[in-house]
Amino acid sequence: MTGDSLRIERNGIVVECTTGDIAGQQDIDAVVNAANAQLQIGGGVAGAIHRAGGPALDAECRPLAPIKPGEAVITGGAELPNSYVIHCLGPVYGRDTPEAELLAACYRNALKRAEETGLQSIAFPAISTGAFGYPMREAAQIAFATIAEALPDLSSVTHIRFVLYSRRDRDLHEEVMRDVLGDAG
Ligand code: AR6
Repeated sequence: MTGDSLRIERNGIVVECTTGDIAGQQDIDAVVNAANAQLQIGGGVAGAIHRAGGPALDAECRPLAPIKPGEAVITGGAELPNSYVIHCLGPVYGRDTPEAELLAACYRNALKRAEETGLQSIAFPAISTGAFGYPMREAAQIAFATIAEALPDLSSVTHIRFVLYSRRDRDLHEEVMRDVLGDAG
């Protein structure tokens, strides 16, 4: 994987931040796609995931589209190293409102899909913080607050990873994660 990462354990669940490519998470059951409504290939995360997943991923997505902001749907991983992909449509900042609720719904619904499927591990990108323009710090606060709220109800998921694209984004996420989840490992 991608070298050092900050890991915090809560309720027997490991939450960690790392840098890397969301399409290269070999040891994870499901990666989350920062999707578009049509669940098609796009830029950023949706480009990396669909390029790695190949035509079989595209074919599995078609009947499930379109989805609405805040929703999450699950498919197989096709040619990705993961058994599953959970596709979330994040809010476009300044257009899809209330943004904070819709972004929180992405994280909540993604965890719901993972639990329903009995998955142990899930990796998230920073949904909405690229093309959709959500300020990174606000988005990180929502992401970790939503996860903190969900932790006591998780029964199959034991490992949640945030995969950030740059060291700077990861530093910011680690800072927010410490604030929200506390420091002790
Ligand atoms: N691995 C991990 N993180 C990444 C990667 C990667 N391979 N590539 C980019 N990021 P975005 P959104 C970071 O734009 O804002 C698409 O075109 C990136 O730096 O992928 O939810 C879709 O088709 C940023 O911090 O997702 C949609 O139309 C974060 O991942 C739209 O963009 C999210 O960036 C979705 O926009």
